[in-house]
Amino acid sequence: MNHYYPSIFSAFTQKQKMLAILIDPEKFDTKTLENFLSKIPQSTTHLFVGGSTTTKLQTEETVTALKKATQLPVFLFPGDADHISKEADGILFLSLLSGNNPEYLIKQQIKSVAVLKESTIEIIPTGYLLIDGGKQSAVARVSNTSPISQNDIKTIVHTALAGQYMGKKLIYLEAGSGAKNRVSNEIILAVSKAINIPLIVGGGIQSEKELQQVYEAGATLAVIGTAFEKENYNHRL
Ligand code: 1GP
Repeated sequence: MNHYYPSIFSAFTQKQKMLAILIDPEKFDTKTLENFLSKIPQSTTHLFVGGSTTTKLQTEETVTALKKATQLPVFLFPGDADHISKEADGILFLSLLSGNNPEYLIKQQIKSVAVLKESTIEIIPTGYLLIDGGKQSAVARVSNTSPISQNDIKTIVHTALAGQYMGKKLIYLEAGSGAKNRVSNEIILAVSKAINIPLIVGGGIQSEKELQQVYEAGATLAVIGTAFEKENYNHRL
């Protein structure tokens, strides 16, 4: 088994920046894989595979195709317990700390154990916070939870810290795929100052400028999906 978490923690302590490209298996055509991979930024450090409404089969086919085509670590970013492929290198073992729904706080996690305990996937405990991105997100719809308002910075910081106190190794601030408003610099700054584990930020990052702002505010790892699903992504990032 590979251990990728130490490299993320070391990037955090050394203030290096990492970039994950999110691939939603539902929207991903394995035939265009090589073309897709040739266009992602040189600075890409991880590939995340996941989506709120994908299937187990789509997840497995996508992970298999990616593992054949690239040396980049492939991490599962699952929407539920079905979205697991044993061929992945790691899994963000997400617990949705916002929204008060036990199904995504702990129940899906219990369902996933039967498969995970027979695998060699690196499991990374991750506190997942859904922040209001200005339009209803698939995460909010599928998890039947409400995001935390971007104005409620205290609740966001306290939720992130509660995650750290519970032993999470990463905190992920999510504005939702295709968010109108990404997580603000002010929130990223406040959370990154409060916690002492690496911070992931994703949802609605649309340009190189925004990406740099997210890093400057304190994220160790940024996640971009939608901007790369568009034809013109080369011009956008
Ligand atoms: C969504 O954070 C990721 O889960 C990425 O969001 O698709 O908006 O880049 P985008």
